[in-house]
Amino acid sequence: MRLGRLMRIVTATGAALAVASAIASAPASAAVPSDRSTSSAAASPLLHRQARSDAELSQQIALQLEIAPGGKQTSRNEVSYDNGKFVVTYALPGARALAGPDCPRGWFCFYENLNFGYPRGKLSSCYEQYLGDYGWNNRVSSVDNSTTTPISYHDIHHIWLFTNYNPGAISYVGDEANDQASFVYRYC
Ligand SMILES: [Ca+2]
Repeated sequence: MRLGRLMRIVTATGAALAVASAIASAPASAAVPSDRSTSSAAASPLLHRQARSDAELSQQIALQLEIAPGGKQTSRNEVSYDNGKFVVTYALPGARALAGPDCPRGWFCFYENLNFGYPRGKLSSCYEQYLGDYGWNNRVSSVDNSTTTPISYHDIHHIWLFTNYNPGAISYVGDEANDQASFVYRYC
């Protein structure tokens, strides 16, 4: 076979595969909302662990504002969005690891790491909210619910993952649901 023809076949096959895989990965229903957390900043390991210094904490806050613009720094280790509707809290450098869930009354919280390891996001509003708006898609590993209603967690295709009943905490959401949540729904 001549090289030119071979290349045409290879190219055509590649294009067909690309189309097939695009069809296979496309959701059946509505378009998937954009996920700002897919930027390279979101991949930074610093975003996902405790800062070791004030300088690292400042970098974390900067990264948070990069993956989810529109937030306002409200304290040394907190950024708030939508007038306080969503708040993300980073562990202070040198602070001891949490012994347990710490979601304040009236809020439901989700944590980057198992056993309630920070960073921690919190919300309180009713009905569906999209974690990607805050750079929190595919990160939740443990949760705590200090509201008066259950909270369900769903993946990017709105598939139900688990429910965090009230009041209560889940120290690990399980292998099937770990780092999968994109939507939360508060029943109230
Ligand atoms: Ca995680």
